[in-house]
Amino acid sequence: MSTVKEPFILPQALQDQLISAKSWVVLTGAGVSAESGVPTFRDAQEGLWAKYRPEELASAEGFARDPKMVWDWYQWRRELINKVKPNAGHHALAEIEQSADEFLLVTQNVDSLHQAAGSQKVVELHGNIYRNICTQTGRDISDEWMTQHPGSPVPSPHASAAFARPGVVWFGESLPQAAFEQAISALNRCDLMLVAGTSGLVQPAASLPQWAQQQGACVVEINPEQTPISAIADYRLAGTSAQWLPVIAKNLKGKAY
Ligand code: BV8
Repeated sequence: MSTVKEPFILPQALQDQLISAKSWVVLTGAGVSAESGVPTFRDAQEGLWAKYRPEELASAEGFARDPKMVWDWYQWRRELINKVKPNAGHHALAEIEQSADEFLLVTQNVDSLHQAAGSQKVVELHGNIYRNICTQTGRDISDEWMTQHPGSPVPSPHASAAFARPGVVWFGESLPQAAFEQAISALNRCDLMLVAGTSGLVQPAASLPQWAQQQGACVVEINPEQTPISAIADYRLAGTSAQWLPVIAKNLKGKAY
């Protein structure tokens, strides 16, 4: 693995690989939203939730133990995300999607910021914070119902003694099968995998870069810190996603002419 630091110039060999790549898969984590002002999971929790680890809040056990506290945590996150905008890293990924021959963005993020930046080929491995589903049946609950039943937590329309919960994948829950299969299928075909803004700690997403490399893909990591993925990456671009992704997008644009 070769590490590239400032002044954000891609090594020629990597530039050539990016330009010649036929099929891209990008895996993003909370770090890509950090420069929009969304705290990452590694960031310390604030206020009421300071004494809890995200794994304790983002779980069915956490919700069953204290539905109001967990529901309020998600409402706090939703209100925060509503106020932020996609950053240069999100926009660069939407541009790369346009330049690449084949492309899939696989995100662990639940904040819809990739879609807000114009990314279209997005797979949400861990669901979406804006969806609400029934704790008992898993069925979708409409925004209309949620608006008509403000509360913390909100009763579900689909089952008695059930509540509305965010449509995200909690710790201990399986990932949506279709999303995971779509990611694996793209990884089997890709010759370039970009991994940006993830600590590489949460499974099974964290194993995807190794899978890609075993299929022969070139793996490029973007992160200010070293992670378990750094050990298997072909290149590590030390820095933030808003610093490096626009450099990659610009380099690809050069391909068009
Ligand atoms: C499952 C939705 C099985 C909810 C999330 C093996 C060992 C031990 C435990 C397990 C194991 N295998 C599975 C598990 C359990 C668990 C797990 O992995 N636990 C971890 C803690 C060890 N996994 C699961 O439970 C998964 N389910 O395996 O099911 C199963 C099988 C059959 C039947 C039943 C069950 C489900 C995991 C999904 C959990 N849901 N999110 C919500 O949002 O509320 S995970 C959540 O945390 C995020 O989605 C994200 O995936 C994860 C945080 O990871 P990151 O995105 O990487 O963010 P993080 O803060 O960690 O790191 C940020 C990184 O960005 C850092 O590296 C930082 O340096 C960098 N950074 C900072 N700023 C920038 C930056 N990078 C670039 N630019 C910047 N500006």
